[in-house]
Amino acid sequence: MAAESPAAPAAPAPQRQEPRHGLRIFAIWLVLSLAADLLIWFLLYPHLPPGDMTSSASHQQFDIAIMAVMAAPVVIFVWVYFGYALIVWRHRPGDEADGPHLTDNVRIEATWIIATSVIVLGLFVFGTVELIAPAGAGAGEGPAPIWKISGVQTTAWTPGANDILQVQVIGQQWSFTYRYPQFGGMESSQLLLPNNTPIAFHVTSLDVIHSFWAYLLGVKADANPSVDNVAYTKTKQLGQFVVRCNELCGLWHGAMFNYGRVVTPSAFNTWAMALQTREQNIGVLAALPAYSLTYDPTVVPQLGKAVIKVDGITGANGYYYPGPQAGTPGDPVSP
Ligand SMILES: [Cu+2]
Repeated sequence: MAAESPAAPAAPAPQRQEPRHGLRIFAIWLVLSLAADLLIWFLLYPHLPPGDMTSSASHQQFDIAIMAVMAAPVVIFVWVYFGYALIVWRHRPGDEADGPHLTDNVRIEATWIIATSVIVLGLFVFGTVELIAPAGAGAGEGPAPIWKISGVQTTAWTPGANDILQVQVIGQQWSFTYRYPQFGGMESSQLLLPNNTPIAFHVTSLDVIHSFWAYLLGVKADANPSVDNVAYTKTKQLGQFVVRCNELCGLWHGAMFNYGRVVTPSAFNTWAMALQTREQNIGVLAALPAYSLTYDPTVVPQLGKAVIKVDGITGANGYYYPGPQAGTPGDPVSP
């Protein structure tokens, strides 16, 4: 600074030389942010939920990793600035002066406006791409999906042919059952899925609003009565997953969960064809209402009663469906 030049000894008392605080904070922030982002990407990312079991799950895992990589430098900046201020700019004994009053710092203002705009617009583009690319990101898209999964629409499913497997998810108080229209409309209380297969879930309800949530599959879709809510995913890994109801739906909502499995396409095909044959022989398939995208309330008692014969399952209170007690007029289902 000119004030400190030895050629001007008569100049007013020089101000205390300030180190370049901004540069120091930037350097500390840069080192810590790089370290944090490398740890997040290489150590944390593979273990983030919901895992890698389906295309929608792995996209969600990727999204969470990207968000963490973007958020860590912001959090670290706040911490570094806070720590730096506490240590370097703390009150010293005898120092009663105020800090300098700063206004109109164009560089800081511009940096702030540009940086926050880039972050927000970038997230908007990223979020839109990540909604469209994985065919709706595993969320319910309603009866006429805009973003469809690639695969072949068929009426009979063949292993290894890239046929889309249709699974109708039927929510009711308080259980989920699954109907497979490509296997004669057979219905099961277990959700089995073939691996490496595009899946179209058609989610509906027989009574109140439920929500089909298989978080390891990265799939979540509301189950509304009289609505065919379609959600897509593609299986990528063998394994077991949990299905939960995610919409408060009455007294036994908390007990409304079951397990599903992703198995090999040939094992799935064997299971599905065997169950179809069994339900045909017992007469369940004839007793079930014709497969449709939604069901009107008059078929409700039939649906569950037929499945009970095969699976031996009952709902709350020994009844698959709530209603008047067994034997009384209007009894919907006597076990
Ligand atoms: Cu429910």
